[in-house]
Amino acid sequence: MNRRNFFSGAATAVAAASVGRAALAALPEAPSQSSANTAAPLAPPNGRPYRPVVTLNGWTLPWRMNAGVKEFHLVAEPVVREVAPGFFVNLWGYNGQSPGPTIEVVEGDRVRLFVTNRLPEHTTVHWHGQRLPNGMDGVGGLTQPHIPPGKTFVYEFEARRPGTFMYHPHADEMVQMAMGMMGLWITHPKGRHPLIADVQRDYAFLLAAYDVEPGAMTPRVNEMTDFNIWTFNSRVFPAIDPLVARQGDRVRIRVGNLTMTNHPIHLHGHEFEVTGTDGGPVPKSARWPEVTTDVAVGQMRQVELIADEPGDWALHCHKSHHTMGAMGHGVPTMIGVDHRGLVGKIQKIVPDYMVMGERGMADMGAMEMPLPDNTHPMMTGTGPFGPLEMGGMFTTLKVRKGLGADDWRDPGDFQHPPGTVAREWTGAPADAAAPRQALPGQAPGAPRVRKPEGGHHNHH
Ligand SMILES: [Cu+2]
Repeated sequence: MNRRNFFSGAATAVAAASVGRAALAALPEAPSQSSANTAAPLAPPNGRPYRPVVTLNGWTLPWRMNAGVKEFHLVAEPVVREVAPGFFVNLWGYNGQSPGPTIEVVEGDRVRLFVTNRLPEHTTVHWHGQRLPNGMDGVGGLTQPHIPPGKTFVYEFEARRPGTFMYHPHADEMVQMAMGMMGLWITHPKGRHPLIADVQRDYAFLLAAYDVEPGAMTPRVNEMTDFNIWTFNSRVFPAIDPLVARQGDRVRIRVGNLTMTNHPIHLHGHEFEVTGTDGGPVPKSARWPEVTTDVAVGQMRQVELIADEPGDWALHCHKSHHTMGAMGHGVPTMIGVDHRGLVGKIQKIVPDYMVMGERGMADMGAMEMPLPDNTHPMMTGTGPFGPLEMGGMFTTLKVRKGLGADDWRDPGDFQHPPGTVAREWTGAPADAAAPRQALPGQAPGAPRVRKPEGGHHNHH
């Protein structure tokens, strides 16, 4: 197999040599991935050619060709996902990782998927968005018996429509998806397609959310709304790899949402069009420029752009809480509250006492606070200009001139041309004491704090 990892060396050994008839009658090998790094795209060793996708902090499942049928072997099993360096979470996934490996096939391919269940309970796999025989749809109890622990089931169908899809269980879904069971499925067009452009870079990831109490290692699966770990492919910033593009490349980004809430995915510096959904390619007449696209629960959005602006461009969920790491939920808003004198008094009783957020919470991005073991900080990540104050669904699109076509490595921080970075004004200073805008009934120069309820004013 011609597979390499481009950030570290964890490779998956897969025997693709010629296999005898007896071997083909046996189960295909089930490759397993130990690394959470982004694997290089898997160039198809057989079948129709296509430009493979790059699964962000993930990998593509190798297959074997058996009498013209592409055979894959998924193993549903408990895994330990490195959500960020030093932060490990007990998840359920496939073939060693959560999310599971991406499955890439070509329109018209006959596909056979062996699914072995090594979970402690039954499962199924639903092939989200596929046209297939009803009995292959993977809805436990409705279209098939559940796959008991220890058993292997076989799914087989033709990949009829090109597009961006996913797979996940349709069995004890609340638990199994809250534990990270999901993966991407890409069906490439079998030739030139009027609605599917050639792209130079093709990235894919799933949105997943977990509720992991600070210091714990296993998600609380009964949670419905109050998640605290917001991920791209079960990684949090700054542990999410950047998307790299050569200036001028046409870039496709495929995003699927298997969390319990919507995520407005926002890209800086470029506009894009939604060129496809999990329902297939979008007609050209129905496309318009956007910089944010909302990905609702159970949806996929495939966007495309020309990466013509060099730089390190933020790509993130626009819900500000979703770019944050774990935090206690009882944190009150302290902005505008004057604690002067109070801290000293409390420290006589509680020596470690400190007040957070009196002037906003930006200080926390730089603060080295002691955290419980195995906890990702709430706001983290450092750029060339300081802390980014981000910790969840955030990464960058790094656009550089003259990269090699197959160069996927992180090019490092953007080197801004002289005079193109926002800078401090060094002329005459603004008069900080001058009134800016007086509130009704307020004398100029007399700052006041308005309480949120009660309507009366409180002199500071
Ligand atoms: Cu979000």
